[in-house]
Amino acid sequence: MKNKINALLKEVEGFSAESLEQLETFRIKFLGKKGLVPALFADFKTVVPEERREMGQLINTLKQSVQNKIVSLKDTLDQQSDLQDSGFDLSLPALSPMGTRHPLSIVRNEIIDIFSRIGFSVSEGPEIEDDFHNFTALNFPEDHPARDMQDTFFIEKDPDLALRTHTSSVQVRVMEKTQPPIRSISPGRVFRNEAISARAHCIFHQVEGLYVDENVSFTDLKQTLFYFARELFGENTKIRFRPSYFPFTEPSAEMDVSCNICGGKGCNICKYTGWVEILGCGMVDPNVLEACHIDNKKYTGFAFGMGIERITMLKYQVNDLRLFFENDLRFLKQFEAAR
Ligand code: 2U9
Repeated sequence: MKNKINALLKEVEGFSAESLEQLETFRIKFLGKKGLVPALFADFKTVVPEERREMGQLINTLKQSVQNKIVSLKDTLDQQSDLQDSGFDLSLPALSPMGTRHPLSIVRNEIIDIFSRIGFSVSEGPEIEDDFHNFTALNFPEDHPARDMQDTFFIEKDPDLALRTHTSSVQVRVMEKTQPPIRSISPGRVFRNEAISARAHCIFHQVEGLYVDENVSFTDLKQTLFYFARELFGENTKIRFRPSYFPFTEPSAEMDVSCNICGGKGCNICKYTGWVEILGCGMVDPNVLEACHIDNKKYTGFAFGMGIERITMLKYQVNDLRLFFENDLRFLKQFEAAR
């Protein structure tokens, strides 16, 4: 009897029904008046007293599992018939890709496309970096404030590790592995220990670029970034450079574009100056080339870096950076046409 019940339990477990009729046949087979479960209860009278307890429990387990199976299959079949009645053909492929791209992805892809067209390739690297790749190789002095706990998220277990503060660390890795000519851009997430506000976030996205070869000059930098600005903001865009300072470039500059909202006439986006800052750039400091085993007598390079949030805010007139991180559909749906 025990073997018989165990075999029935297996049968119940493996059973599935494609229609309510099949399920009803299953119910009658097990629970109907002349079904297997009532028959087992009838046989139970013949069981010797020592085995009664165990057999009683087994028959009840079988009865329970048949009932559970019926409830769960009925549920599934009801749902399927609801969907069939709804008139939807669930086997049809979608007419167009579902969902929309995030505005930051749209702009990142556009930036990648623009630089790909002039021979730059995309490099990626780790978000947790060591001190060498994030700071030392990039000519940050030992006492530079960016190395401070207040600006950088360090990994508690290992003081040599931190969340990267820029994707320039990826370019260091590219230079360690490759000899010039190098034309590389590195998009990615970066982390800085800043209070979250409409203009700053502790996580944001960058694209950094690097061009190293013989005879690379500031003229190459200007022409490349002029091409970039016109592709991104339109052919009438003007650019201007202001002197700046970064540890990893010398000379360094910040680049403004003519305001794409008012065309340079003055509005509240450009604070009535006609210009908006979009990126930092400069000639790669010879110390950086040396740290990455590149002959700084033979080669020179230019580099640039930009925040994708900032560019997206300017391009689509988004006035609060926090919107990019909230994933509110009312915001995201406004970019359906842009992808
Ligand atoms: C290597 C050497 C130099 C990349 C550069 C900037 C200037 C810059 C900021 C813009 C806004 C970062 O997102 S932001 O806060 N970046 O101003 N970045 S030059 O220079 C490099 C990169 C790699 C090996």
